[in-house]
Amino acid sequence: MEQNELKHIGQAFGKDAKFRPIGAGHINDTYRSEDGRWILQRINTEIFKRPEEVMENIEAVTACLRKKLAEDGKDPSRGTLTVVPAEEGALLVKTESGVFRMYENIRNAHSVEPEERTLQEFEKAAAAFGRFQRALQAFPVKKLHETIPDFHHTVKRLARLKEVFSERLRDEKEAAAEQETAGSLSSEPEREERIQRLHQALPWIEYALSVEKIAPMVLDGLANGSIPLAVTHNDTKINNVLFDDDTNEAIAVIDLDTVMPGSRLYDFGDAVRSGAVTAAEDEPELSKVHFDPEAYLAFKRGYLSEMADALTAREKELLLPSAELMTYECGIRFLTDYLEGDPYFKTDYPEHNLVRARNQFRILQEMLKLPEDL
Ligand code: ADP
Ligand code: GN1
Ligand code: MG
Repeated sequence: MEQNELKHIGQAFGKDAKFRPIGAGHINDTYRSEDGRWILQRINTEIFKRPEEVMENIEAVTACLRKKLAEDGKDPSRGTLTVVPAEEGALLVKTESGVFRMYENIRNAHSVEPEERTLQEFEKAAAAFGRFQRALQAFPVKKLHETIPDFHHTVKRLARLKEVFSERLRDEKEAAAEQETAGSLSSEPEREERIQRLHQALPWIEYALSVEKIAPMVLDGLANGSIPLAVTHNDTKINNVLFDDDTNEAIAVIDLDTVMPGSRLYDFGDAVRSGAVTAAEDEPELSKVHFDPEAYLAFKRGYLSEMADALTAREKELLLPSAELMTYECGIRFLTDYLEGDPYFKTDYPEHNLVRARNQFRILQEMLKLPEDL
């Protein structure tokens, strides 16, 4: 985005500063002011259709966390996000370039990308996610908006994959029929591109369908009450934890857009999915992509140090399976996005989402071979 435009938006929040892009997220755009005081974010409103509700959730949850941090003698401005309102108190600024919000920049702190984390950092992040869930145990979960409906509804994610798969098979049939009657190659290059993607994706679609019994595991538990509905973060990649620059302690869980009612297993599972692995999520060389059992055990240790007493028996049983579930779901999401022409995740090249999907499924294949009591 243009420097001038960013400056202008900063001013709408009462801050006169220069902003530079930071971060590696797939959804929003993040900028930090050059003076290191403010974070400006453009919210992706294709994905978050009701950004006001996102901000209401964030305000409610951070208020609860701030109170808890203060009770524990900790500094709330370092322990959670602080929203900076615009002039006249609005939490969002809308311009032709999009919808923006501002946070205080948590200074003297940094995030770590999954492929760079050490085992110690991973264990500390696990404890931070555990503390986050614990601090929000008494929060009235039903008050939260569902900022992305059915976000971790794996069964619906799978149904969508099947739907898109059928659409692509129809494309292929149509093209074949036209070729037969007209005797020439299709005159629809976009359809040809869709069909090509189908062919590339086919082995992984078949794989996803072959393990579909994984999908309802947590949903069933939520439905029968063996898994409680709780406040969940829903995007527990390690780069959503801030570490203190001096002590390297995990101080804050950030990126709260997807805080919603859900299962705590989604958070455990997604953190393992994204962090207990040996390569970047989009590593092009499949042979480098592995599940990392040692990292899994470090994460589990950190998480249980905060949450062991709070979890139900069923949740404890499903720790490793929840990682399988979230890996499966994420693979399905990347694969569906690839088949649809990448409307959701930011991509740098045409096969980007296919590479991501394939890596998830490879990790899942390894996870499914592990002993259940790991
Ligand atoms: P995305 O949804 O794109 O992942 P995040 O909210 O996670 O966006 O922000 C991206 C990165 O920006 C984070 O990983 C972190 O390094 C940095 N960041 C975001 N908010 C803050 C903040 N309030 N203070 C310090 N750093 C931040
Ligand atoms: C997205 O923006 P980022 O990278 O934190 C996505 C997560 C996926 C993740 C996969 C709102 O998160 O659900 O697990 O990409 N966030 C949303 O890398 O869809
Ligand atoms: Mg993030």
